Amino acid sequence: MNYSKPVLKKHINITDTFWNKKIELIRTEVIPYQWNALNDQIENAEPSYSLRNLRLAKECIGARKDGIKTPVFPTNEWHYKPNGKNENSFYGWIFQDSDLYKWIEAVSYSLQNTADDTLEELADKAIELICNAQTENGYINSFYTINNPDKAFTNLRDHHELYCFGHLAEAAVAYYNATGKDTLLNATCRFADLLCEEFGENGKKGYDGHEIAEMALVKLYESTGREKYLNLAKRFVDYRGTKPYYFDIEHNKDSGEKLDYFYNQAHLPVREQNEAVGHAVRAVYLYSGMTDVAKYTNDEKLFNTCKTLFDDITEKKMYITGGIGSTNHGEAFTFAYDLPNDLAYAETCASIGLVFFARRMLQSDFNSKYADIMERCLYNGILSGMAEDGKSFFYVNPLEVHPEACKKDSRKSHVKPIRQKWFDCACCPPNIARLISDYAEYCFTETDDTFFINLYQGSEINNDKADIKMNSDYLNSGKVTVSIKVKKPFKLAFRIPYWSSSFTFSRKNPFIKNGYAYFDIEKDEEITAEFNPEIKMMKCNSNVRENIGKIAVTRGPIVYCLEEADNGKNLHLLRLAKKPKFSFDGACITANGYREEITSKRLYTEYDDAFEKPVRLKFIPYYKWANRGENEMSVYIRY
Ligand code: FUB
Ligand code: ZN
Repeated sequence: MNYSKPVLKKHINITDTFWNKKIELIRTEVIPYQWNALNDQIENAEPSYSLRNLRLAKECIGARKDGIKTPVFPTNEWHYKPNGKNENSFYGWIFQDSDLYKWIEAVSYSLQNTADDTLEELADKAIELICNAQTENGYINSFYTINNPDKAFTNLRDHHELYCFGHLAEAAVAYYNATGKDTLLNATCRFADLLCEEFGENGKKGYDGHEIAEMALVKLYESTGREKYLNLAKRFVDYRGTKPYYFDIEHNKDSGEKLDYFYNQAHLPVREQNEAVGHAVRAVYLYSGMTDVAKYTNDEKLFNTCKTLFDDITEKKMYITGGIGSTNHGEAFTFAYDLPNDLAYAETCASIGLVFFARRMLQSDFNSKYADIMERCLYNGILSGMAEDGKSFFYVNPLEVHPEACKKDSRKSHVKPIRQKWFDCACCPPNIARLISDYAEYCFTETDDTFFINLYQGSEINNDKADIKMNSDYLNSGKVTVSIKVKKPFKLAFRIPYWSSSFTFSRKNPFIKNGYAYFDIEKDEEITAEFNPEIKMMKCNSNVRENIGKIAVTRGPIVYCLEEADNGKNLHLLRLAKKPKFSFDGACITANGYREEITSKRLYTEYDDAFEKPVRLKFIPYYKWANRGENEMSVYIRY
């Protein structure tokens, strides 16, 4: 197989107004805000306890070194609320360390974009704290270190030790790449070495209940060149779902507890899995790791499984916004075409994980559908996860919200009508921060002879092939001009976006394959691509029961929605006119439609034609919703 590699940030300067605003927001507002959140310093927000736990872990290690016996606390819960708990116990969710790791990763990418001494100092402080919480054998996990070190690695299914390790490894590699400082990387390698012993050839045949260690170990392998990390990643992939089930061994199958192997994608050996199941974030993190392992071990069967799983998600189980995971119950996939708008889970992390998966697939299979999915998720189900000021967040990203229902219908209690300052389980906010500050490395990939443009935005790139300048009006007119100062001959591949039903290139006759238009570049030149971001009425597959007779409005990659702030209460009474006249003012879309009048107070009346008043409907980008206070929202409208 031929692979492409991402073009690194050091070769890219993003000059785009849209994305630079977001990237700068992460650096100037989001990262400092999240540091305060991790330090429990946001008023009226859920405390994190992340830093508090690591400090306590350091104290425990110190005490034990001095021969002082530290108290032992229970390790059988997922969430440790301070109420009634000893003040020396771990607090928060058992995986609270991972939020700080994601924050360090976000800082790392941000430093690669823009040097920032203040942020770097904060990250150094955090790293010192983490390294001080490392036990002598290399282990890092504040939960077990505080509550009971003897229980380490006894509940892989539930307790996220390898998940926390995974986030640690991703942060360590990112920080090393950004700063050249290897303290965290060295500490992480010591932990990884311990894992290699614990789960090595003669060790436990275990794997984590929450995947990520697989892809993180591959990053560690890429960074250090140590094959044992790749081998461990492969082992984690290979063990999952094989019999006897590791989780049975670990949890004493005969205990009577009902084990749900699907939830952890452990129901079958991974190469036999052909449907995305279970917890959505775990699933896409696993599939990302599988794609990595397939690449480095030339495992075609594994790669084909990844292809099948990718198609299963994106063709049957994904919201138009790129959201995945239809149910709150287990934060999980349900079944094909089951995509309820108002009960949706569509966790921000799950869309982020889908971007990770798509990015990896794209590197091995040069097909535009993977970049299309990255784009769909980024502009919709991911950006919606953060307020425009960067100080509040959505965990769940529904496609329809009725605030009263969120409060009074317990089935919808997971859906919040306004973004939250923080969460007790705060996986999503630092995940958005790390993804957006890493945006540049999702844009372009290359092989020895080809440079792929996967995402369009104003940017300048210089590498060994050429100096490339992209002027982009992508989101507005769909026009993108690429000027090339060539250093050696190469092929330039433009992704043809899925939403563009027509397109033209200023240079004629590109070679078109798998959604990319290829040009041989031998001399300096300028190529203009014109895509067509027309307003579209999008229909769901008719198997999606919720959306029969409804459409969603899109323009280019952006999905639009109706909000009460623009259209009044009771959005369900609205419908679009038969042949609507749309107009676009550079930000919002308006169209003619109708509002049904409520003519009776009775619950049931004999059918009669509705009495409707003409109205002008206003649609805003979905990612912008809930920035004007609590109100109704709907992506789909009757048509
Ligand atoms: O379990 C760790 C994280 O918390 C998951 O990825 C999210 O879905 C949330 O459950
Ligand atoms: Zn999350």
